Amino acid sequence: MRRSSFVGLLSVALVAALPLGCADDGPAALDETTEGPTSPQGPQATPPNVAPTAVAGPDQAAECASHAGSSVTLTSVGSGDSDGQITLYEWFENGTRIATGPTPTVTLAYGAHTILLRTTDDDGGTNDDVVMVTIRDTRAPTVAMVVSPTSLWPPNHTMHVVARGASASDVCDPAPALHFAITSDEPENGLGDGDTAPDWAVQAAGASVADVLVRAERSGLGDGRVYTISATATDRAGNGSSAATGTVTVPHNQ
Ligand SMILES: [Ca+2]
Ligand SMILES: [Ca+2]
Ligand SMILES: [Ca+2]
Ligand SMILES: [Ca+2]
Repeated sequence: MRRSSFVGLLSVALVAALPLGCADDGPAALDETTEGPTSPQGPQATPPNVAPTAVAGPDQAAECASHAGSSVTLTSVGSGDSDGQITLYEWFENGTRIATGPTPTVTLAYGAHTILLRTTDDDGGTNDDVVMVTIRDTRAPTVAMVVSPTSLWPPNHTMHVVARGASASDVCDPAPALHFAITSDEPENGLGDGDTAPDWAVQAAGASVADVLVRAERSGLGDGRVYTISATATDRAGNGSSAATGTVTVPHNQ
């Protein structure tokens, strides 16, 4: 008995003496990365203490207000302790403590969140409750596209940027998808010497940003070529933008 106690003490002393990289982390009492509860535990109390009641409030939904999500106020109204008082309110998501206090305001990202409230009473008893909070995105993204130049000359079969930095933006989604539909009123190929394909291209220029190029080309037998460019965006919630459009002509003659 005495021997094993001594061995235990020795082990502790050795571990404490090891040059650990994180040895200067300081007190861990408020460490937000400490693994916390991921599912509600039910009432925990040692008699005669009665466990507190935890009420995490009704499920909530809020419109996403920024790329960071939305601010939501959590409420524990209805929580209490029949033989004492609650001294600690802790809110966890996936085992990480995200807030303390009876009515904290937190910023939650787009999507569904399961938040666990743990109440602790003045005798160390605990009880948990869960609230669902959904940050939704119902607003469509927008597209900005300026087509310039709108006419290309000479028709020497070279590619030209005609929409530089076309972009999609969204209140909630930091990187909405940008789509282009480009058409020509002439066939892409088969118009004689020097005809080259493809006649248009989209080059990514960053997240949700792109340049559009078209070829300075037209049929010598036609009335000039017209390219029509349409840009739309879709956010991750599936909301679609209205289209931004423009045309570029390659005239038959100057
Ligand atoms: Ca109690
Ligand atoms: Ca949106
Ligand atoms: Ca062509
Ligand atoms: Ca034409």
